[in-house]
Formats: sequence, C-alpha cells, structure tokens
Amino acid sequence: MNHSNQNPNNTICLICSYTISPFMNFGRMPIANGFLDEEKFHSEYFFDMEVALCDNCKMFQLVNQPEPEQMFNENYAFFSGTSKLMANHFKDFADHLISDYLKDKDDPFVVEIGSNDGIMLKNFAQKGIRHLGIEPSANVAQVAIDQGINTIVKFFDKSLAEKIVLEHGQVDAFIAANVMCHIPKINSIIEGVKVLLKSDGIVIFEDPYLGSVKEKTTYDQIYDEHTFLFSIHSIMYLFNQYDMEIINVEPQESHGGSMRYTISHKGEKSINDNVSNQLRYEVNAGLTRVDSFSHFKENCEKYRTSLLALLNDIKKRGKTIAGYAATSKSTTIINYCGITTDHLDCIYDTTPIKQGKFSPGAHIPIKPHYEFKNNYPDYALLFGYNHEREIMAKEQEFINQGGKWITYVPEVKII
Ligand code: JHZ
Ligand code: SAH
Repeated sequence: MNHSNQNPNNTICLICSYTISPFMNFGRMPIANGFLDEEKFHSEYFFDMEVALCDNCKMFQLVNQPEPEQMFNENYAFFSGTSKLMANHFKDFADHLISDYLKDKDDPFVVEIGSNDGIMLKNFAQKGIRHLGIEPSANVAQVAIDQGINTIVKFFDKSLAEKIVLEHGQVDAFIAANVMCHIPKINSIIEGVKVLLKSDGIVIFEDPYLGSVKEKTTYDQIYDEHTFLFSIHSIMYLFNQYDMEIINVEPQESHGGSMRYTISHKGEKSINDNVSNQLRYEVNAGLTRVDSFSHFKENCEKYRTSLLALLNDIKKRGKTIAGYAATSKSTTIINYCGITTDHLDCIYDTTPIKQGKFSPGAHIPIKPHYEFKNNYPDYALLFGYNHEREIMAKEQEFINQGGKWITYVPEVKII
C-alpha cells in the first residue's frame, strides 16, 4: 500500500496531543477526488481509513490521511460552482455577513480560505468590497481569477497571514466554508487567524456537522479530505486555546447537515443562547462520548449490508444500474460497501475534469450527465442526495420513462 501518514504513531490527537484510539475502520480507501485514467490504476494511492473521537478535546478525526498536496493541487476535481443550490446558499451567507457585520464599517476587508472557483467571494467582489481568496488548488483558483476575484494560490497558514497583514492590513471578517475541517494542521490556521483578525473582527465558517452525521448515519461524509467532523464542543476547545470564543452557532441544511460557527476574540461580542442550547443537545446526543458511537458503527454496517443486498438483487433480476453524481462522498460508499463495475455500468456527472476518467478505487467509468437521457438505466443510485431537489427537478423524464432512484440517506430505499 502506498501510504503516507499525518499521524505516524496513530494515537495522538491532532488538536490536543492526547492519546486517542480508533473505534472504527472503514478499510482501504483511495483519494476521494482522485478520479483517474486507466494507466494510473497500478500506482493508485490508498490509506487505511480509521476514525477516533478524542476523549479530552472531543474532536472526531481521521487517524491516517494523505498529505494535503496529494488532495489539493492543480488537478483538483471539485468545482464549487456546479450546484445552483450552493451558489444561492453562499449568496445568502455573504448577504448575512454584510448586513450583520460589515455595512457600517469603513472600507471593510474580507479574507476567505478555500475560496475555490469564487462561488462565495463573487458576492463581495460584485459589491466592490475589498476581498482576498486563499486557494491552493490552481485549476479551481484560476476560474475565480478569470472573473476578477482577488486570489492567492497558496495554502493558508500563519506565515501567509503575516504577509497579508503587511500588504493589506488586518481583516474585518475571516470566512471559510467546507475547508476548516479539511486542514490537519488546524492549530496553525487559528494562529494565522489570530494575527489576521482585527480586535472587533469576526470569523464565520461552516462545515459538515458531527451531530447530523451521527443522527442520519451519513458516514459518507468521512473521507480523506475531511480530517475532522466538528461539534460545538470540539470547536470551543480549539478556539479557546487562542483566547477566542464562539458567539453563535446556526445549523444549515447544506451537505446533508452542516453547522455555521461565528467566533470573535474573547469578550468582544455578546454570546447567543444558541451556543448553550446546542452544547446541551450534544451532550444528550452522545457527541462527547466515544462509547455512544458504537450504535453509529452498527448502523454503518447495517446500511452497507442492505445497500449491497439491494444492488445484488437488482442485478440478479437482470436490470441495469448507473450512479448519479460522482461526489466525493460516493468514494466512501463505493469502496466501503464493495460496489463494483458488476453493479454500476457508470456514474453520470456534470464535472468536465471527471468525465472520461474512472472512479477512485473501484474504477467505475464516469460519463457526462448529458448522456444519461440517451441511456436511462432501470435504476439510478443517487450519490448526490444533498442535491436531491435540484437533480429530481431536471431529471423528471427519467421517472416518466419508468426509471427508479435508489437512495441511502437516512436509509436504503427505492424512491
Ligand atoms: P457535492 C465536495 O463534496 C468536496 P462532494 C469537499 N470536501 C466538501 O466538503 C464539499 O464538496 C463542500 C455532481 N453533480 O456538492 C458534480 C452532478 O453531477 O455533493 C460534482 O461532481 N449533477 C470540498 O463532492 C458532485 O456532484 C448535479 O446536478 O460530495 C458534487 O457533489 C449536481 C448538483 C452535482 O460535493
Ligand atoms: N468553499 C468552497 C470549496 C470547498 S472545497 C465550497 O464550500 O464549496 C475545499 C477547498 O479548500 C479546496 O478548493 C481546497 O483546495 C481548499 N484548501 C484546502 N486546504 C487549504 C488551506 N490550508 N488553505 C486554503 N485553502 C485550502
């Protein structure tokens, strides 16, 4: 196995260095967005995907993981702008930030990390608000740059924060979506935030929420890029180390259940009651105790068995199945459940860089979405369930022609 490791002895928490022990192993996993050509099959990278919950700081984390440069580079396959739903979501995010925190400021300055193709920052750029994106994956960053969105092609860390302060001054808002949980050296990110943020500045970020993953058994949110699944408890511990505090938390529907955290330097702003309410919820939901995840593990195993049994049964009846949307999440489902080219003929997807390649690990062909209507299968396995409304609306004809969708969240069923 081609195996690099962020955490060589497998037992040290990435946040607080406490001893951790993995409670579940999903097996050998490839890079979730590592769509590849046939000639690369023999050199494909795999790692052992195990998860742990730290008893001290309560952070849910991967125990092993590829190096960031292996996942985020000039061939990165996830372009944020592929979803209309998410474009609207980020417009609302930007409007909320402007009206609640920036509108009375003189020449406000916003920095976003993981700005990707500019899906969020374009809402600031269009209003003439000073902004800067930090995005290490050069291909997605170029899409933003081509639209006139100021972007630095680098990984964010403390030394970059110091350079930004020298060149542009401190920021009024530091924002991030679906990237904080991707960064193994997260302590160095918070050190950078500490340097970058004005005394009355605000940090707002959102990521998939551990509470939703546990409640809905959306174990497909666990893959190489997601080093962490955050809770209010773990985020509180993380920022408290740097004299910062959570002042609000707001659950979001995006990506199957996310949480938005608003954070400031300690003592600068009043704290919303949502924070203590959500902390109470987390204790009751068992998010702070590793023993309460044994039920989650059983559910993962149960859903794996029933999804595979359903696909096997459909194939025994001589019917065809295709995947729909080659999401990062699908890499976990396919490889953990043992789904192969015997089950799925192909996966249809809208992303040009994925089309014509093969899925990570199982090597299922990826075909352009527009070919779906010419080759309707009997069943389509919906890997993009978080985009269900958008996808169902545009693929109504598939149902009209007698096609059936298979979904697995929160349980395996035909719809
Ligand atoms: P989607 C990515 O997850 C990766 P993914 C990352 N780690 C993360 O945290 C979140 O995003 C933010 C396809 N699609 O959004 C296009 C269709 O084919 O669930 C993409 O390949 N037809 C950063 O990959 C994929 O789905 C459609 O109509 O799980 C994106 O999937 C739509 C709407 C999407 O993110
Ligand atoms: N914010 C967008 C993109 C999320 S994808 C959205 O929610 O849709 C995660 C992005 O974070 C990728 O584009 C990746 O290249 C970037 N990224 C990963 N590590 C980073 C780091 N240390 N600093 C800045 N960006 C990073």
